[in-house]
Amino acid sequence: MFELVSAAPADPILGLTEAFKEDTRTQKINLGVGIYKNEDGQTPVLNVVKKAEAKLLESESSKSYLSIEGNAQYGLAVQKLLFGADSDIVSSGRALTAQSPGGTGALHNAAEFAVNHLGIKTIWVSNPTWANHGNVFKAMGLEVKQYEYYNANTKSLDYPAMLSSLEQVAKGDLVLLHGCCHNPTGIDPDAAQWKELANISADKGWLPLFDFAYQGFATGIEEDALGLREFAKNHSELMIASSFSKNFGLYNERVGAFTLVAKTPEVAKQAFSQVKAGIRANYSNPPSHGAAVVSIILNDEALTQEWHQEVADMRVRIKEMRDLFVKTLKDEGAKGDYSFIQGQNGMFSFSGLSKEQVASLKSDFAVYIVGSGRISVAGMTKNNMLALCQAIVAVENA
Ligand code: PLP
Ligand code: TYF
Repeated sequence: MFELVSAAPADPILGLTEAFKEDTRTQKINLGVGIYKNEDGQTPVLNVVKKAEAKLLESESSKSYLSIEGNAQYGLAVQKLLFGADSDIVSSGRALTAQSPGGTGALHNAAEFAVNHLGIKTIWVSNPTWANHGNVFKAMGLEVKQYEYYNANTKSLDYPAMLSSLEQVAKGDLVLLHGCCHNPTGIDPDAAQWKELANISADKGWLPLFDFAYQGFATGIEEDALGLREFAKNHSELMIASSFSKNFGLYNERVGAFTLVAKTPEVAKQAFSQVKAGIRANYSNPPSHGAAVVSIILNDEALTQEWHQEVADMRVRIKEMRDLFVKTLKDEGAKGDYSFIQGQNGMFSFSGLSKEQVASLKSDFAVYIVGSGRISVAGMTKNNMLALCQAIVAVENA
């Protein structure tokens, strides 16, 4: 039977890393996948994570199963990150959180709950969005529709087009919003736009699902929750998929969280019982290590401060690379104006490079970029910058 199965297409982002690893050229640059690299081109374990792991090694006394929803202290800490430490959403019990295997697992939890228990059939995602969103939602049987987001000519948010396409959203449809650091464009709504979107959503009865994978990479941990907190003000129901892969550097530990906010604590409990039933039938209960590390950090004031500093260091280094990239391209005589890259948030930028240019960068210069022209700025260093910019100028002139 198995011979009848046709091969699945490679993931456009993760597949690129495979190709990069197989490339035998010595001077090669991977700006494909969104993984933070330091100035030495490494993805080290955060110091604060090492400290928390040392504590965990000392204190951990059992490897017995976690509950279906995972570590309760972790869940509470996640809610405080999302809504603010003093939020009455947290203190009231209107929010309930399940520790999930990565942000991807949390998105799956959300989709499963929406399809199986709310009867939702449609989810709206931005055009463009993270390549894996469609996979996760279609796997759960959702129809995936797109709302306008990016204007390729102005290289900015097409807010009027976004609003007019969102007029087609029916009451009760899911609408996916990127909490901050939109992947792949690096362009987020501003404060006034978030407020207006929250008002429209509440009026129209959308069910918002926030994908929050880069908290801390735009402006700061608290600041980056602005959009979500606008929605939380005037929505009695919403859902959040958090990922801590990037902001704790815990990529391979699979640390995420699915949070549901309901009208009342009683409704939250009732609805959440079905989230738990879904988890039980899927992976039964989550893996412990990564979330235990996050929980140790977020429940310790000094470690939390240290974490804020390490996230700030990553954020600042990426911003420096944005500036240096734009300056070096200019110095090397690039034809294009790349200054828009300086105003974007998070790990990614849409470079505006064409498919042909991206292909030539890979084959002729061993520079790996996603086909859409998305560049992971987090992969740039002072050491690879000149070679990178010279390659871009060369393909511009080809
Ligand atoms: N959502 C977005 C927008 C992402 O960029 C990522 C990246 O990995 C995820 C979700 C998934 O996160 P995780 O690796 O924790 O599953
Ligand atoms: O967008 C990125 O590069 C990251 C990492 O299927 C990633 O979010 C990419 C593709 C994928 C899983 C993770």
